[in-house]
Amino acid sequence: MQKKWWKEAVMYQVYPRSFKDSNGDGIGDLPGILEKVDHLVELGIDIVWLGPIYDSPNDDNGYDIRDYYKIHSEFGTMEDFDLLLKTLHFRGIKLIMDLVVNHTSDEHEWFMEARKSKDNPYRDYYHWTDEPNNYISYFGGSAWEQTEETGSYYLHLFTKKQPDLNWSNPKVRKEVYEIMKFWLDKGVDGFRMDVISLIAKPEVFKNSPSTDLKFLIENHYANGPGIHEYLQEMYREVLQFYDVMTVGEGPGITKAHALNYVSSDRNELNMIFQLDLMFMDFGPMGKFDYRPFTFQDFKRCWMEWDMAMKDNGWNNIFLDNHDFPRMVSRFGNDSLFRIESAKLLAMLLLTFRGTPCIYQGSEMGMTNVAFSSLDDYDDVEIHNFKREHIPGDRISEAEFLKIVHRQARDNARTPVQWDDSENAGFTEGEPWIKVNPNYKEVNLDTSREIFDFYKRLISFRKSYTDLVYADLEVYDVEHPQIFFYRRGIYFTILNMSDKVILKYRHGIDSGIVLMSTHNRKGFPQNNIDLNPWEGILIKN
Ligand code: TEU
Ligand code: CA
Repeated sequence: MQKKWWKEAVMYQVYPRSFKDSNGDGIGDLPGILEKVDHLVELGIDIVWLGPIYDSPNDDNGYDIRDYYKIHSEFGTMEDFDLLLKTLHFRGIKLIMDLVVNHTSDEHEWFMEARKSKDNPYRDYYHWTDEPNNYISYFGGSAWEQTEETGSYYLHLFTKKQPDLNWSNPKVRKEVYEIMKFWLDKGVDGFRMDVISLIAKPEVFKNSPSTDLKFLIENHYANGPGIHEYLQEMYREVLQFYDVMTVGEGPGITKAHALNYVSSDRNELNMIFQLDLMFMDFGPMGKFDYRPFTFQDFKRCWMEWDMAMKDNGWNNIFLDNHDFPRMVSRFGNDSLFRIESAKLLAMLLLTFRGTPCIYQGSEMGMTNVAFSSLDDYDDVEIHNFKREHIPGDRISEAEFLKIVHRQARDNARTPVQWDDSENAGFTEGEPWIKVNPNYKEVNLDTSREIFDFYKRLISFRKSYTDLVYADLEVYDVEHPQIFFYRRGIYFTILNMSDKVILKYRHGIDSGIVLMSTHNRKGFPQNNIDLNPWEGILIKN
């Protein structure tokens, strides 16, 4: 197993719009992040993944980029960015940018030109057809949108304001490499690559036998022809000249495909965010088509994805981000055992194999939100899905609101809850999206126990780097509440349930307790009684 700095590092994701507002306009910004660098240093993280901060009309909150070389005025200036980057580096923290190059905004100059005529020099920067096939967008409706200028349709796997780039055009690839070099030459330490598994499209867009979103993603959208040639060319043209890290967001990358992207001898990506775990409760029509999953499914996904990487690949492991519900609500118990389950999930994230990515707010146990009206939600994914499915009375608005409470991306996008002051210390102004009403009970000050546990786990991980590379063995896979695994000489036992578990026979002959969510000290000889949401790390 090759040792690499990015395997030993702990990552932290900042969703800039909701992290910290410095100028009272209710929108998080770069100077706001600067104000919180001490927080990140105290936590002990090594890399910040900064969500898109480029100029954008915000149809998909910055994942629709209008100018890759310009900082969105809402977030500040290029000088603000340079100061943040320099400050993070000075404090020993690397910064990676969000590279969103599967699509641009429809207000990008390339698309503004391309749509004008069939012979425009930029036409082939995008995908056009006069006979749209049955592909659907992630966000509901057809994945093809007609333009009045020529009557042709362009492809958009996401919103219609996010036209997909045509990666088979070498000019497009060259433009992307220039963008990458611009940011790498400024000193950024790598990229998180948005839906990078979707960039290669078929020559001809034939109809799919099924329009279920999950089927389309795995069988038509992801792992398209040429994807590996493009990534290997990206490495040759750009990445090989910098000591940087890359993590690909990989919708549709299956365990069978994984090593083709991240095997060290492939010279493509360093690691991926696999989305099988996140998509586990998605029905055929995606996240709002909710299907419950079992605890065994959860454990098996972790095990199988570790096995898929073998000794050649590497996962960036996570339990939530800006696209999914808060982990303590989705995988823990955010009401009866919020503190305990937040600490337990931190122990899973920081003792399993892979580079952990902590999403902003997890360190204070932030939870899902339940706004009383759909009007309180911002996310285009919600409003598009509502338009597509409510009128047909497929589900009532009240039922849809209940599913939104469970599944919506806005659960993770409400402002970070720093303290119990007005707007949780996020802004002096009117926040762009309401603060979670539970901010007086749930904030950094009331959740110091969680923050301190994250701190201890991160510093533990730094001092025991043999844990980072140690192999994995999972025990008692069928147990309905316990996740029990060994990494080298370190044993983690997690009771991921509301149940008290008595006399659990762990079979560890001897050891010392290194970490415990419940401040347990002595080694539990032979068997152990576990509190609800109790986790323990034992060194053999
Ligand atoms: O997400 C794409 C993706 O695979 C899913 O997470 C998707 O966003 C959705 O949540 C599944 O229901 C990336 C970005 O993380 C997301 O914020 C963007 O909306 C999307 O790509 C388009 O850029
Ligand atoms: Ca602001």
